[in-house]
Amino acid sequence: MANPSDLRTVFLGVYSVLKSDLLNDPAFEWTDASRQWVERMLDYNVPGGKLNRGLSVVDSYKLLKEGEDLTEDEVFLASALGWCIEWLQAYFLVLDDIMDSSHTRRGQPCWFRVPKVGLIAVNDGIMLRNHIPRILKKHFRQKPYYVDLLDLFNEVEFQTASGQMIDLITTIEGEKDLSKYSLPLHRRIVQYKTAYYSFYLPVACALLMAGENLENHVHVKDVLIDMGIYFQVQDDYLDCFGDPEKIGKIGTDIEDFKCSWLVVKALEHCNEEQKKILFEHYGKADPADVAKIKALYNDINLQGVFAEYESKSYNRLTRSIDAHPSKTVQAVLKSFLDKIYKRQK
Ligand code: GPP
Ligand code: MG
Ligand code: MG
Ligand code: MG
Repeated sequence: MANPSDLRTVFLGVYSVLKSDLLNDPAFEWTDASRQWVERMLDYNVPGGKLNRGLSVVDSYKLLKEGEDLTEDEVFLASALGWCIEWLQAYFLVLDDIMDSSHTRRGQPCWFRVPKVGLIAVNDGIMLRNHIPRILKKHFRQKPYYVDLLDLFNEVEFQTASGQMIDLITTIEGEKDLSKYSLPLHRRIVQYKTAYYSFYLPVACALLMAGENLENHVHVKDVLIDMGIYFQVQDDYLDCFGDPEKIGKIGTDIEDFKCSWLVVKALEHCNEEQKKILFEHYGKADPADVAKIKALYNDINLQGVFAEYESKSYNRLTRSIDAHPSKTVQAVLKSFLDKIYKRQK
């Protein structure tokens, strides 16, 4: 299992095993129609992303084992945990796309936009969420860290839902007064809605599997949360400046009145006249309004502002990683940072 494409193949093989477990879950009386629905829903929503979060559980676990060869069982279990995070992500995205009125995801229509799906997607999100404890029960019930795993997923889900809540309710305030949007407000939203599940969770899963106590890894957590914030700033940036072909989705942050990093920075950098444009055209669905906002973002060179933020973040994160006493942990964190630095998708 030396090269990464092999790892991906093995990882995808584990997806098939987990899916087949779920489609034969003895707690339900399956019919052909229900089995077909779940299979199509899973194939549409779970494996089609970059798989970064899932694969990084296996990568991190390998690094923590310091070059020891992993047994087949260990690879399977680390992959299964990785897939639990991919399931969590699928659950969040199916529902987030409804809440954000998005159109495309991973290069295809959002699940709720698929004919005959509509708001059944809400229940599909609930199904995806329920699959996680079913996978954990089947494969981890006998492990000494089983309770800690369940607790970890519960904590992180709560933090993410809370972040999503403030992402959504902040727009109510913003619509009343756009100047309320600020960097600390943005930071709070993205820390909770993205950083815990995308960055802390994969490493925490690997640490638990390696028999570690999470309370002994507070510094690792802090670095990962900081990295997750940087990652969501990139997401906000790509929402406007990314290539939809590469990111697989069409941005909606301007239309949705989101407290995006871009609008916060725009408020900081614009003059009184530009501020008027921002107040008048932000948060409107009409493409002409959106175009005015994008033109303003260009006028104040938000791309340059972002480039500076990106290199500063990279340097700060590198310094925090280098400050960690363990070379192994440094390697885990460094591999995360290298995967996302200057990402285009
Ligand atoms: C990303 O925000 C945040 C999430 C996907 C968490 C959703 C949480 C729920 C409890 C549903 P985003 O809307 O910027 O992501 P994207 O740009 O991918 O739509
Ligand atoms: Mg969204
Ligand atoms: Mg959202
Ligand atoms: Mg986004």
